[in-house]
Amino acid sequence: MANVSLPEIAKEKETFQDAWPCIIDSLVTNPKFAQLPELASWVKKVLEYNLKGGKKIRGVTTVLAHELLEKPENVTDETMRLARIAGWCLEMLQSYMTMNDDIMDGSSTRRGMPCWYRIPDVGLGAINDAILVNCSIFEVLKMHFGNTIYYPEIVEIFNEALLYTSMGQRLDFMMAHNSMKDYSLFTIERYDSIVKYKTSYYTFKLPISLGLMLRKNGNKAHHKDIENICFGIGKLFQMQDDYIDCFGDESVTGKAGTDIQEGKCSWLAVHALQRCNNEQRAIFIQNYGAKEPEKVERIKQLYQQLQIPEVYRKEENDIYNSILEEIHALPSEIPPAIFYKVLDVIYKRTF
Ligand code: DMA
Ligand code: MG
Ligand code: MG
Ligand code: MG
Repeated sequence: MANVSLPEIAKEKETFQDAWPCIIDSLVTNPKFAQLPELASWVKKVLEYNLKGGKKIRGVTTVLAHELLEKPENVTDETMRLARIAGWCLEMLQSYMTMNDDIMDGSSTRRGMPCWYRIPDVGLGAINDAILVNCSIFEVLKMHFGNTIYYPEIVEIFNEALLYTSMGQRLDFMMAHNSMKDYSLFTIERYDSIVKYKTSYYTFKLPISLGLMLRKNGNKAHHKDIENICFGIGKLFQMQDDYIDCFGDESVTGKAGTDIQEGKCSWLAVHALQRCNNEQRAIFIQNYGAKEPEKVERIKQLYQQLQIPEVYRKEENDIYNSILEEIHALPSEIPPAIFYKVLDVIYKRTF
């Protein structure tokens, strides 16, 4: 990542991490598990494994969004505590999604460890374990927000993000498993809509909306004002994820790429198809969406030949600049600092 060392982010990441054991404990000591202590330990194990490691961008962004969008005099230890809990609920949402995503994408590793469904004795039981993680979000929200004025809104925004993300995941899966291999469907417009749903809502709109929600005298209209910026940042983030899937260093990313093998409508595939001549298009069709290492290698060669890495670096820069312009155009009641921070963290990231 370009600027993980931004000191306040590194510091918050530590404090954020420290809040996690108490959240797990409050969940598994919940009376609902009292009759089934072995299930309490299983849920603990599922949560510990699947929330370990990773960048924690979404959780930390939630906390920073609260700090930077609220008036300083209204930021208290109690509001920071609530922001960290909301951030962990978002990290649980992320794990719920990735546990299923790894099954759907045929992935083998995540955050440097085997994907949960690959663990012997877990297998497709991972689907129900993911459901347990999802239900844990709402248990934690009820325990910590149930008696606050935020409760109805926070439940609504988590549910909305879950809906949009699953819609995006469906689009993503559908495009990759189109049995006709009809690559005329791999357009930039289609790519943008997949990314808006599967990534931007939960990765950027959700944490920043949580920050807005926690404001003392928040204006609900502002949730709409931040949407386009969040979609832009989401696009930047997912195009990077797609690039890293193909050209990243697995020892740094912690996950082995599968987009070429699975035939994903990735940023690289869409841009390669735009630049292909007929002969190159035939090579793409012959080799894309197959597991054989020679075919995967052939696609990577084609990407190099089409100068996709250069196109990528230029587009990363262009999107970054266009987001900066949108930040400048925000209504004056929305302090822009959180958007600059998030951009700083992800620009030129390598994992
Ligand atoms: C990410 O898509 C979307 C969700 C909702 C997990 P992806 O499959 O490209 O993610 P990753 O590269 O982390 O598997
Ligand atoms: Mg995946
Ligand atoms: Mg996926
Ligand atoms: Mg990916």
